[in-house]
Amino acid sequence: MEISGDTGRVLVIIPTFNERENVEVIVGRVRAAVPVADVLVVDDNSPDGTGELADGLAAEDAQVQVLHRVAKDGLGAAYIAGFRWGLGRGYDVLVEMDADGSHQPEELPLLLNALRDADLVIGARYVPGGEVVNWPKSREALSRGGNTYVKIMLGVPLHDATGGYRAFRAATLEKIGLDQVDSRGYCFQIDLALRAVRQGLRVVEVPITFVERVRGTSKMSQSIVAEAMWRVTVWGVAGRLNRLRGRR
Ligand SMILES: Nc1nc2c(ncn2[C@@H]2O[C@H](COP(=O)(O)OP(=O)(O)OP(=O)(O)O)[C@@H](O)[C@H]2O)c(=O)[nH]1
Ligand SMILES: [Mg+2]
Repeated sequence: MEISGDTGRVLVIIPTFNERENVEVIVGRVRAAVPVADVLVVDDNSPDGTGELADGLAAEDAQVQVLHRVAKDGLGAAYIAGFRWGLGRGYDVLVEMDADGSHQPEELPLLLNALRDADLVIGARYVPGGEVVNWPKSREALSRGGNTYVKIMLGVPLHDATGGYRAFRAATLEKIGLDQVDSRGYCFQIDLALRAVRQGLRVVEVPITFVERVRGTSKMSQSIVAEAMWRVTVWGVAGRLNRLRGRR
């Protein structure tokens, strides 16, 4: 798949926690699929040595860099640190991608091409042409149920507001205002999507094939799901109250 035209400077941000079996493969796939893109691995001091492995990759390739953080602090915090790093260095496009291969680097040109007419592109599973490969029925049900709940509570016109394969224009992140985002886990994705929609930005979903991780272990937890449910409920109720007040 080809990128059409000039995308500007692209930074692919890959957060890692204990991904030693995946980090080299994913970085290699990004570099092969989109050679113009730079890669930033954001490692939260993984006990399994992922950070050192990433340092080795960075030593061999000037387009690969590593941001080391002191301790595990959640996916959202890792991305915000990565965004700040990239914005400070003048990147035009900032991409979110998991390290475990669920987000296929070979599909990145789809996202980058769609960003021409959008402010935020979400790689979506639950749109025509999108799919999930190798997920247990229970996990897919949780993910679909979460998205339905988001749609009902928040009224956002999205099919995959929890999807974590995304491309942002730098200006989009600046408008969203990263300082106000304090979601940690999963709901970080919902939070940013909601902020973009509420800012009136153009949020576009493109179909992707999401592939369940083959190696390494999941960091998904009940507390991450609980945080997401809780925050979506609070945002939904607050939004309704605000609308009621506005009508008075
Ligand atoms: N830096 C950093 N990365 C994290 C943290 N939590 C998760 N990650 C990374 O974020 C990405 C997504 O996490 P996953 O464990 O794959 O979460 P998931 O996709 O919901 O779960 P599975 O794919 O089922 O394992 C992976 O690259 C993780 O290594 C964290 O606290 N800090
Ligand atoms: Mg994953």
